[in-house]
Amino acid sequence: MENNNFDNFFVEKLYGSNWNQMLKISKVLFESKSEFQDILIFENPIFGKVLALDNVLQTTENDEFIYHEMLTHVPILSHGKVKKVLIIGGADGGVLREVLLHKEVEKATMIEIDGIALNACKKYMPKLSNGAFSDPRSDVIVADGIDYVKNTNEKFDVIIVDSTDPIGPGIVLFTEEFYSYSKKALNPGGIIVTQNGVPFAQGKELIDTYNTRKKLFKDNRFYIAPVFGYIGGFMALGWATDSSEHFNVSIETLKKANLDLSKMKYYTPGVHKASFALPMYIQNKLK
Ligand code: AG3
Repeated sequence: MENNNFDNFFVEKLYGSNWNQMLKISKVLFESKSEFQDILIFENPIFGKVLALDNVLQTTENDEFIYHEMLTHVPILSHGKVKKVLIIGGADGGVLREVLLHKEVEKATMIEIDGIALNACKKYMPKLSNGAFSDPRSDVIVADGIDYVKNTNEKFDVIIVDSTDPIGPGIVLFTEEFYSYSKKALNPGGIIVTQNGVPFAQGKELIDTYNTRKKLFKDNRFYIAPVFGYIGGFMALGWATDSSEHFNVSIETLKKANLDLSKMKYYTPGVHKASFALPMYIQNKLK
């Protein structure tokens, strides 16, 4: 039988020993332990280059477009007048790359806690950032995201939280404290979006986020995208804003937006609108 030797496999440990996924490692490109987490970059025949932090798959060359396009274009195009974007996390540069596709964006500030992960992604997964780190509109700072939103006097139109799951260094990015500092750092009508895990397996994360943000923002919801490497079906992306208009952006407005749709591999104006329609198993968790 082929592949009955599991020595050269990455075993994801997101759900303890209850549910693991395994990816064949064709080649290890980078392995290190930073002050914050274990970092592994390897190659897999199906996913291409894969980034794992603390044994959890974070992004892969071949399916990253789904997550990065949806986390970026949905808030920016719903808002319609975005000049300043703050990215929290996102070491691989995929969100930064998508943000910079918007010509109206004057400045994209990215706050990543782990300089070692950032440099490893730049060097070993350059396709992800695709030059975004050297764009004159990018301001990339190695710092703690919660400290940054707490202390900054700058205001942003959109904040994109491209974090790990609420384990390890990512925990603080799921707290009421973090969301309230983020709210302070938003311009009126600004939108914050977050990654909220796979509802089928991480329902608590979804419910906790919803309940926490209800205290702070008028419009709280989730939208979904299936990201193949995040095993368990749809991934939930969280949306919070005080403006009720953004969610109602029309498909006609989205179609007229100044984003080159020929560069998209997942996002379309139709997918954008449809992504807010939640399957019943997800709606039931939010009741
Ligand atoms: N951002 C999200 C990783 C989530 C993994 N969790 C999961 N499978 N539930 C990673 C960084 C991508 N730029």
